[in-house]
Amino acid sequence: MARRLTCPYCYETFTGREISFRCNSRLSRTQKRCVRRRDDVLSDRMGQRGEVGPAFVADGRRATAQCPDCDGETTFRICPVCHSTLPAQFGMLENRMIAMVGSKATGKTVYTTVLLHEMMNRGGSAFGAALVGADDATLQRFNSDYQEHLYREGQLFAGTRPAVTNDNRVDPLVFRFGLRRPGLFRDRPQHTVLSFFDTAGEDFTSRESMELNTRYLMGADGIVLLLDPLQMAGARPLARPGTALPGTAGVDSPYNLVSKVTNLLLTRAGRGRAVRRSGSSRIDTPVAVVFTKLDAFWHMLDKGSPLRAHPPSGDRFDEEDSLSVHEEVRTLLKDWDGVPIDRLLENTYSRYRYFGISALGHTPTEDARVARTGIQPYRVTDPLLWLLSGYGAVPRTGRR
Ligand SMILES: Nc1nc2c(ncn2[C@@H]2O[C@H](COP(=O)(O)OP(=O)(O)OP(=O)(O)O)[C@@H](O)[C@H]2O)c(=O)[nH]1
Ligand SMILES: [Mg+2]
Ligand SMILES: [Zn+2]
Ligand SMILES: [Zn+2]
Repeated sequence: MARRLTCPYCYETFTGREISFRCNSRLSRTQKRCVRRRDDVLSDRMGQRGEVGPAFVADGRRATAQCPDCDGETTFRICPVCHSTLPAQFGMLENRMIAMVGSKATGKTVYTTVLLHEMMNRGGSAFGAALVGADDATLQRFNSDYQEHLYREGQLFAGTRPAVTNDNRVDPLVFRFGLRRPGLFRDRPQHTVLSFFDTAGEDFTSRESMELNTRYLMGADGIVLLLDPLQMAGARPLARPGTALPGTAGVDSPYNLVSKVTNLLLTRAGRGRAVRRSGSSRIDTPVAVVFTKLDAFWHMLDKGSPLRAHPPSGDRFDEEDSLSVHEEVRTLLKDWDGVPIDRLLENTYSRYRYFGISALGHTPTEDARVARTGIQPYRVTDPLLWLLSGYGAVPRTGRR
């Protein structure tokens, strides 16, 4: 059976042959030119209403195809389901979908922004990594809606729009990740396509958006599960005085969220791309379980805690450091009434790892702005580097 590919924009799957094309609507060799018009599929599925060349079917395993209307040759390959233009070399590159989930106000949007900003700047360059937007829409949207808002204007975000109020859509940010060190993995592709979905917390409480979430979680090669200790009964009273506390009414507790995600992953087996489960019927999708807003808890950690230190610098993912963070978080879960979370993960997942991060490094001001000291991210790239090292896309060091 042909390998199934997953569209980084809509998460539907198809084979390489099924990839379609879009005419570039330039004057062709035979002096014909296709008219640009709105593409109804692109408009319905992705909300993109601009005028584009016509879509047509040809053998998508090839890099180019000839338009049946104007005879012009085109290199635009598009998803057969949503008609989004696929990243260059799609199907030939590693393609990794990273799903990001968390209850309302856990810090998903802030984290996504700071993580990608770091990967594109400091954090990434220390690693010899390059992360670039895979398409114009991602670049534009990441700059204006995310990066400028937080970094230039210093403003936090309003709650992310739930998919149900957005034509049942979540618009992912799609990036190409690569290492600027050719030869390091001579036998591996140089780039990985990464697709990030920043969902709204409500997406996990409404029934309507469950189908979307199912597709998106099932298609994921890695899950970043954000949990907010400030939403945990045992941790909330321990937060540093002055910390902005999130509301809890109508919000899934971290334990409930982990249960919902787990149930989705378990029940979906058998439909479409089956859940990768090992013999012991554990879920094989790697899950980075990330506790956010750690700045609210630094005051109560021991001086020697790995969660007060920065990860060792270097150009490899440090497995040993990561494992000591993992154990430290597990210990903290005891104080935070989080032992049921640990038990659930331990019993159901074959690959999960705990992380502790702070995207901002401070609690925001009372009027929802970044503190005057600026954004001081803490350990934000650890979860992504762990996932990437699991795919062999970045090297790792230390204990296995
Ligand atoms: N102390 C602290 N607070 C944070 C941090 N990151 C986010 N917050 C707080 O959490 C709030 C929510 O952050 P968002 O990123 O918008 O949360 P979200 O998960 O995207 O929320 P929804 O889109 O509504 O699901 C922010 O407005 C901040 O008050 C952090 O690193 N430290
Ligand atoms: Mg959000
Ligand atoms: Zn044409
Ligand atoms: Zn698609």
